[in-house]
Amino acid sequence: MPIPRPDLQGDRVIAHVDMDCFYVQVEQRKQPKLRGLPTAVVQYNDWKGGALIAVSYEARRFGVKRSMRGAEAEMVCPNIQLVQVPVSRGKADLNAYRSAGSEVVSILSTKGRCERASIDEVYLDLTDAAESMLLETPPEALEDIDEEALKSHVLGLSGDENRENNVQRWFIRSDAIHQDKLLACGAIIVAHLRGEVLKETEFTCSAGIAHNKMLAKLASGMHKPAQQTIVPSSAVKDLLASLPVKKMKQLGGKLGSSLQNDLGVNTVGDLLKFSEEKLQERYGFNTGTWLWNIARGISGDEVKGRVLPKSHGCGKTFPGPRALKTTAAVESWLSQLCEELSERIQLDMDQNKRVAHTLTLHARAFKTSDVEPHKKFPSKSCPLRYGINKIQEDAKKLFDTGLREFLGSHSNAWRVTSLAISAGKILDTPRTFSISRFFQGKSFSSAISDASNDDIQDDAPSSSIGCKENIVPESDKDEEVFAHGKSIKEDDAPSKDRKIDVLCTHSRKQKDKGNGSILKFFSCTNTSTKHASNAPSSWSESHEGQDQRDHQEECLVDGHSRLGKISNQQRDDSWNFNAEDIDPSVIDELPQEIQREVRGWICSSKRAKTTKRGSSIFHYFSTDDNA
Ligand code: TTP
Repeated sequence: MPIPRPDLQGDRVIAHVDMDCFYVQVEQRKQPKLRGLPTAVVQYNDWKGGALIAVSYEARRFGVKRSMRGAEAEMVCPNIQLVQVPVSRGKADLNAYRSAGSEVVSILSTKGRCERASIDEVYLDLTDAAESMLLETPPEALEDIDEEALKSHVLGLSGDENRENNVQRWFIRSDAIHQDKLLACGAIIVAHLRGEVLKETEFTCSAGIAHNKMLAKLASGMHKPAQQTIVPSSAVKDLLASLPVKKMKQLGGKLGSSLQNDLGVNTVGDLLKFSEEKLQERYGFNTGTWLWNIARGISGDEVKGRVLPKSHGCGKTFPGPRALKTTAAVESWLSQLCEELSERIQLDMDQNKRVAHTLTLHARAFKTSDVEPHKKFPSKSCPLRYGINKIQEDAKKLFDTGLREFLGSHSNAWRVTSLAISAGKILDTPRTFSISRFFQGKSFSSAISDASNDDIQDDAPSSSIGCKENIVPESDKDEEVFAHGKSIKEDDAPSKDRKIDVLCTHSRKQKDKGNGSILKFFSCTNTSTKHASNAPSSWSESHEGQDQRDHQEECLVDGHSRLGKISNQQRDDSWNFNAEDIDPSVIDELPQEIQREVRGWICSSKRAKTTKRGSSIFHYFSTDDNA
């Protein structure tokens, strides 16, 4: 039988802020004459007026929905203004929306830890700000409470009549519990931030304010546009009692269906009938506990301090007759996607001093014969090397490897219906570095190979970096390599997009000259460890003499799973692609089919995590655990 867990997090104040019909607002700011008119942003593919990707609230009132195409929207709303998403390289160019999102983030991040959750939504941890406000200027001490805050919807507060008066009373109740007082402070802070966003960017947004991320996210969508909703702990039980299970983000798929069909669970609240053991028995330890927690509104997820995207991605779909049939066609599109990706990671490096370490390719394909009709094109990853040509080269290899695996022993004709690439494992570069540390350990041999392998003229040390999952020391080395490249760049003033290449070229030059301080490090090392620098250092060391191409291909790994057919040492140093490391904003940019697939990985990956207990909300449920 479940037992009450300690209250670890009940006094947090978390806000989820979501922009209203975001792409429409960005377009309306560009063209103010569209303000107030029913407007929708449509995809670049103009078949039947293009698919709607954002719909203004004026248009929604006419029944226009995102699932429609432009032509259909015009039928239900003849005056609708359709704006095409900007196009570049034959695909949607989302840069304007990304920077608009960044403008908003820079305002919202001023009051507490801020996590950019997608192109248009953030989580804020306002606990400290709310605590300070409660100490210094509690709501009851304010002469006037922000008008916008008084328009808040407070769940569980009865009566629509005199709502503002009721809300005002709720804000200044002297007998309120500490948690509610904190939420009231949080709501005032959020109202102020939303006002700032409107003033500075002309964009409206909606927000949810609660004690955890899950509840804040549920609440932000409850009253839109330009409103905010507060979830006191006392309202959680009723909120979840009527919340259809499929509305919970992680329960939209098979798990939600199983809950409905196998257990008769239709609302999240229905889960309260089941004990934690029962849920664990049925769905496994982690998922069972997670379900038990969400039924009680418990979610221990932290707001991660991250205002920049976790990864960058771009993709393109090729539906119906546009499906790609030849490697040449795939390569041509990959080249364009790689150009965009290269530009974006370069910009990130220049502006934010961050380096991406993993390149991943996703595709959807089918075989013209129906052998294995359900087989998926495997996603593949490899170390990311900066420079357009290298990214293009590696992306093509990833595709070739994926295609071989996809086709297996059958040499069928194939069609590719979508392609996407992403750059992940983005790490900050440190401001200082120690060259001696860089030349210690594994990085040492890889540095040698980069600097002295005559066969590899264009290779960069980034590929020899052991960029692994959860390995801080290796990451440190990675960053030092880059910092080194940068410092050389400053001396030699090389071209902007070749920072890392500069390290190799410069090192080679120094070596050739036979002087220079770097050479001292080289001269005391075993130069027999020459390898293709395309492979991670550990890989090179264990496969000396093998064909470089083999190295590259074998170090590719599945998007979903850990490395398979490799030696023990490689297994230790292998590359992995962690679905949870994908930034949701990047997923939004991927083609729809790939979005679904990637979200599927994330869901299953997240489900596998045990959610911490301890919200004070627990107290409201502590008597209901007896089933
Ligand atoms: P959303 O936040 O889902 O929606 P929205 O901001 O348009 O509207 P709402 O007020 O209901 O939140 O998406 C943010 C932007 O992401 C949206 O304006 C357009 C883009 N987007 C797509 O390109 N494709 C999609 O399938 C979705 C859901 C969104």
